[in-house]
Amino acid sequence: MEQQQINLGEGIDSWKSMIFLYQSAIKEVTTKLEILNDEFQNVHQYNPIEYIKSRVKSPESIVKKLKRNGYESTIHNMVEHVNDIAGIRIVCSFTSDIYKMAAMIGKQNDLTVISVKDYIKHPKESGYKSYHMLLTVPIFLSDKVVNTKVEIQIRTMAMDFWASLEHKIFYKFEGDAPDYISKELRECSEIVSVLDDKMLSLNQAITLAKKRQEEERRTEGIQIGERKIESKKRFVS
Ligand code: 0O2
Repeated sequence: MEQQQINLGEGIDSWKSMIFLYQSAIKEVTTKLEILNDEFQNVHQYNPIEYIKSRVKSPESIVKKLKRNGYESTIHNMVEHVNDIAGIRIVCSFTSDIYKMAAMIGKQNDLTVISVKDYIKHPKESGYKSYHMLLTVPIFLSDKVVNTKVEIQIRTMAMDFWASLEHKIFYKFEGDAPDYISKELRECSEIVSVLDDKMLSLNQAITLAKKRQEEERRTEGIQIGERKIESKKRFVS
């Protein structure tokens, strides 16, 4: 008999079952990401992912977010209105890897992409850059399948460095930092973009130089081989 497929929120009414589902969703998606990364390494001898971090949002943070958006702290509101209770952060080497990862995730049949926010092409006012995907993953329980929300943030190491420090700084000011600090943070965000662009073009230049070197070595090898055959022929005659 086919299991009933429901969305998280329908019939899940306790904190414990809700957190269990979010933890399971993180496990499912993280495994998928690790497989994609390993496959990429196998095919292209290259890892697009530097590292993956994940967390279930703390109860205080969930309640704070609900309050900020004018909602009461109920399980229903948490499930409906807090999209990043299960959060996964993928940190990539280069900006191009972010879009490769996003495309690979989008192609996974059992994941449903609900929305995408490209804060790389359209950075936030703060200077924040990252690629966000909100998706659902089916969690197979003994008596039903529950589609559970996960927010994936994909960014480069430089973007992650900026966001982590900015988060800490803003925490200290509780979101009310003096203007000159916000301005300097925006300037730092621009420096991060310049650094990412430079590292990307450097990587492209290195790949090209390596390819040329290999071609030159191959041609050299062929020429040496031909010369050896030629001198052997002369020796025999
Ligand atoms: P924390 O403490 O990191 O969990 P949504 O309901 O999803 O549409 P939301 O949550 O505002 O609305 O979505 P958005 O803009 O995609 O942001 C979600 C998360 O992105 C935030 O979660 C942060 O982790 C990160 N983020 C967004 N803007 C900034 C920023 O300006 N600076 C930094 N450092 N991070 C940012 P939380 O719950 O706000 O925070």
